[in-house]
Amino acid sequence: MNVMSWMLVVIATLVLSTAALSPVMAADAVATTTSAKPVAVNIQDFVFAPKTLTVSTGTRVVWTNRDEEPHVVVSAGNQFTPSKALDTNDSYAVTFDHPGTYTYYCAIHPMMVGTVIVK
Ligand SMILES: [Cu+2]
Repeated sequence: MNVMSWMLVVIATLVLSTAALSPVMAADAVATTTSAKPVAVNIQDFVFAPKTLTVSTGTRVVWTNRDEEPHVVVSAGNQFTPSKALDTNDSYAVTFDHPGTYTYYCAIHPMMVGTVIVK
């Protein structure tokens, strides 16, 4: 084995053992890949879109008002804290930690309804 080959073996061994001995880095990588991404609901033209949304438990749902009119996200069964009045491009987020069906409406325009189904 010449010197160059020997050096490559040493470097490769160091790289491999460093990776194997880094449980913190490994845990970070797992957390990043398994953490649920927020799911968006747009409020546009006086409609929640999508009107019915199905997510897995623990998902964060983010409503964003794309209208020029204010809207308020209110749980029909008082299952989560209502938003404040959302102006244009304001957002409101709720993390759904329990399975169930969450119906909500706009307090200013009660005909605007939506549902989040958490499985
Ligand atoms: Cu509204």
